[in-house]
Amino acid sequence: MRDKLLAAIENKTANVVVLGLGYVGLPVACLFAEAGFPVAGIRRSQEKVDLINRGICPIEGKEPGLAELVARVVAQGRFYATTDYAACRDAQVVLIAVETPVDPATKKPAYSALRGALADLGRDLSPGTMVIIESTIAPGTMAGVVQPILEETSGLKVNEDFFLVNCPERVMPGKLLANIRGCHRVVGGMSADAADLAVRFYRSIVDADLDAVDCLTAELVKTMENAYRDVQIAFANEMALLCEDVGADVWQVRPLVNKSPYRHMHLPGAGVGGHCIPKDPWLLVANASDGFEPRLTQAARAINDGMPLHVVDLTVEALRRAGVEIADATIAVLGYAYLENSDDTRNSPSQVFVARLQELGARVTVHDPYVRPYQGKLLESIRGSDAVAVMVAHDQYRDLDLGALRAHVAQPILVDGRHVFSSQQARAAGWAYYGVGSGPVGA
Ligand code: SAJ
Repeated sequence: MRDKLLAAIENKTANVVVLGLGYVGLPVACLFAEAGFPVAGIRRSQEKVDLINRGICPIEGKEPGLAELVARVVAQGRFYATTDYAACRDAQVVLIAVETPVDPATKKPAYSALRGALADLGRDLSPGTMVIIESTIAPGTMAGVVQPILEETSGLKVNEDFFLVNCPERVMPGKLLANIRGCHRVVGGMSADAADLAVRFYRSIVDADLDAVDCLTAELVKTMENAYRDVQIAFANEMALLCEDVGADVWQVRPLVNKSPYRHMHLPGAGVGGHCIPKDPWLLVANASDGFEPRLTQAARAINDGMPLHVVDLTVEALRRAGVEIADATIAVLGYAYLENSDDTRNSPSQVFVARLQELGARVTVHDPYVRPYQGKLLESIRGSDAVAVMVAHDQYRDLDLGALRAHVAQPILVDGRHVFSSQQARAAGWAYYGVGSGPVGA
């Protein structure tokens, strides 16, 4: 079984099928096609399948090289998309890249997309195939969910009839292709042979380290690296709250802390959004025993989830000091994406911020140069507002002329959730400044 697959990988004749053609599946499918493999991509949406088969990339946002790559490999006949799982019957390598969210209420993994893809694949799984999970999954999922579903639906036995691998992705919006080619990756195999075959397979598109390990290690690495970042950000946020409390400016303190060797205090801000950092700490501990208490990772989640509400508190206090009740106020929100210069709004802190302001009775306008419903004129968005709240550090906002804007607002109050402006800059332009980490400065 191994030798036949090894030959097909080495000579790039292995039929590759990618399940899930989103921001992970589509670029990796096209890179394997560009490397010379015949690749089929499976996606449930016929509309998106038709777009791709016309050589059009359905992913929005700035992704250098991706649109051209999709057009090229489709035109060369090396890659096509379909909604039909029957393509799996002839596959020698199947790569699964479907979403693995957590339930918002229970914070437990919500694996319906993964379970569906595995069951559909199992019915068409042929002996000798290598199945690779790229999705981020809770440690223990390969052994506890993936292997059982594939064995039950296919009647095949892992390591005897098929190879099973977890190779978590490390893509980032705006750098999809660069990260797939250039980021080190951990390659977890249900057997040493499986890991070795997967390393040889990924070597055709990855220029960085490919570290062969067992599946549990691979699952832990991916979820742990993002929990690590969440804790780092939470520390920065707690230090910002401390500085506000004692009347200091975290933006003066932070660079001096980072002058100390081996310190890298992250950026305090209006919250932590996106498709991975808010959920991966929950996946990391999802299968821990009841006796294990993930105190630090959960405290970090609570701190970061509390930041959009802290910006609400800053806004309410700023208005109070200007004699304006929040229920009578108009707030202009700058930024709705979760990340600067991105159109991605998944788990955006601005969603929480806007909802809470509206609960308090405020009238809210939203502007975001990248997010379709909010791309109007910025001046229209802030005209007559009682406070302007910056929630995302889009480049466009950094260039704003605060002096000129002052004439268009009802109250010159600037609430800065991302330290886009300094308190000195704002005050010099005649604004009352309330920043995360510096609080009410010169108000
Ligand atoms: N954020 C802060 N302070 C910081 C850094 C980020 O508040 O110091 C906020 C951002 O505003 C955003 C959220 O956290 O709302 C997430 O930002 P991010 O820079 O982590 O961007 P993501 O969500 O795209 O994270 C991805 C992750 N990559 C993968 O999962 C493959 C993450 O592991 C990377 O570390 C991160 O990109 C990166 O470094 O860009």
